[in-house]
Amino acid sequence: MKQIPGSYFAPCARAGRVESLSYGEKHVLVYLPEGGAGHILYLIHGGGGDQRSFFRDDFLHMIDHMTADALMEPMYIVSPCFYDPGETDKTPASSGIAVKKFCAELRDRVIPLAEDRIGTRFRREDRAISGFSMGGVTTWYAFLQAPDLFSRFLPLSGDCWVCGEKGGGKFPEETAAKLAEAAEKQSAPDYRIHAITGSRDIAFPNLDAQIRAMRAYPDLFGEQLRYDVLEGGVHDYETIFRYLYNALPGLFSL
Ligand code: FER
Repeated sequence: MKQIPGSYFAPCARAGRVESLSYGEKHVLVYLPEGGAGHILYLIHGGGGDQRSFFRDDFLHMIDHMTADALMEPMYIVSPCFYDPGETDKTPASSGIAVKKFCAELRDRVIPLAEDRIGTRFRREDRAISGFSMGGVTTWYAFLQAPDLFSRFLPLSGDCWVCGEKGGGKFPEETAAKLAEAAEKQSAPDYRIHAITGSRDIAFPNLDAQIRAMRAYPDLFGEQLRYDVLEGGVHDYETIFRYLYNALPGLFSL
């Protein structure tokens, strides 16, 4: 896995803009690349985080440089927050409840808000979802709950909790069976999943066990499922930025 060039963390001459869009008491941040884009990515923060967790200057500079250097196609990036307004309990148990219901909010509020602002309703083929840790858990829920909205899934250091907290590790076969059942029901067999974690990541045992169980369904999770493990990778945003640096260029050509 390639390292991010150090120069990518400094401002770029050709930069996108970030706008904040409100709905009720909440808001989403939207990254708008110069000149627009044909694809859109919904990017979900981890436990205890919010809309700003990914949208730090260093991350946005990296995206600007990748786009300016044509390493990746321009992409809209939407960063919502899965916690209810005023939520103070950010434990995994509470976060797990929040992300289980968050796909409904993506569908009903976040996607219409962001895509009305952009002026395009994207097709599922052109829409991706990714997230770190609890955002990865959210990404797996999207595979189960919103296959009509997304075709590209990029869970980063987070497993699927449909069978319970850290269920990818505790109940790998049951979790894989639920995912296979959802995959079989997909109207179009064109979904792609790219899961990434690190060998020293706290979520590694959970995601790794789940992926191995998913390989028992080669027709559903063969070439459709790519899995990368960074030797020594840990559970933090800096490491996740490196995963995105490597994965975003191929996200829609997977
Ligand atoms: C995991 C997925 C998510 C995991 C931890 C988390 C330890 C999140 C933890 C948190 O938000 O504190 O597989 O494994």
